[in-house]
Amino acid sequence: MIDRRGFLTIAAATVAAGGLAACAKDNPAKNTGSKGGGKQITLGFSQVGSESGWRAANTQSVKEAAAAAGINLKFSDAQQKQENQISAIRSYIAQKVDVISFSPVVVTGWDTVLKEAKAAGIPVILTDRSVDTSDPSLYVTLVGSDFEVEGERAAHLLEKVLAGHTGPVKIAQLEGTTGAAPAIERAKGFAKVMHASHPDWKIVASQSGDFTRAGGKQVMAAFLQAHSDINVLFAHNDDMAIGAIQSIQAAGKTPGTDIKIVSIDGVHDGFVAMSKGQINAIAECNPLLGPQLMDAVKTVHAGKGSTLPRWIKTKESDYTADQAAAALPNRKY
Ligand code: GYE
Repeated sequence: MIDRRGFLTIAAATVAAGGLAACAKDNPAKNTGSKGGGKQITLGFSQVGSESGWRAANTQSVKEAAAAAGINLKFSDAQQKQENQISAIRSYIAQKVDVISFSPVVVTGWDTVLKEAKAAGIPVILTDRSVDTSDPSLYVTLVGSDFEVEGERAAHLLEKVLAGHTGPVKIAQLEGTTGAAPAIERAKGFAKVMHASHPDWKIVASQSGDFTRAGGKQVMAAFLQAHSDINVLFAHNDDMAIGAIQSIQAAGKTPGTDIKIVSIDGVHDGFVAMSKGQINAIAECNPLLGPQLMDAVKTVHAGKGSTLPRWIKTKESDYTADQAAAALPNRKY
């Protein structure tokens, strides 16, 4: 681990515990879970999709944490389509769930449905990805990572990977889903470091691979046809990097050597590729948001949402290929 980031986890958990105690005292009928014997909380959760290893780990974390917290979870998978998420949220409103949470596929276009939830008196907690809205009252808090910082961390990892390198640095960027917070902000953070410190780095090709392996493979193949001189790949997630590795090999090049690769997430298969030297470095993005989300749900349901920070961040680390084999057995996703 190069850099450890500790944020508000403990503060949020403490606030949640305090909120719970207060709730049980003030209003025993509205208890916060089956364990206390009161009314069980129902949470409607709209997941983005099943596009990546990160998403699979995130879904599992949400389901396990809900079960452990005694929360009744209604779960739906939107298959990366905003209209599916909007219908799922409307259906949760119609079912009068206690709290709604979702990971918005893109940042724009949520105000109407969020106003409907507000009018129905159902609090909304964002998880993983943020939204663009002019009305901050439309959601209580966001539980998730700082994607701009992740982009900066990826650029700093590339500095380490390129130590001793001379000559041009021609970067291909595989972007996440167009319009999604992690795609916008990771690109921004990376570009910020590049423009501030590396006038010699050039992004020669940049396009969305939709956070999937198939997308990464297809877009990288096209990049290599158009730009035979690419010597760096920055992928917004491991899955696209893994797809791209196949196209790099098909083009007769060695991933990790001829083309240096830095990605984001740190899922199991990313670590496997890194331990083989195919990915050179990964900025971790922690998908295990379930426990922090359930704490926030309980706090909000107890009427103490205003005590929560607007953004509950999570802990993440950076890894380079030389650390991958040792870290792999301890990876939790
Ligand atoms: O990096 C990617 C997933 O929103 C942080 O979505 C998440 C991103 C993650 O598809 O693998």
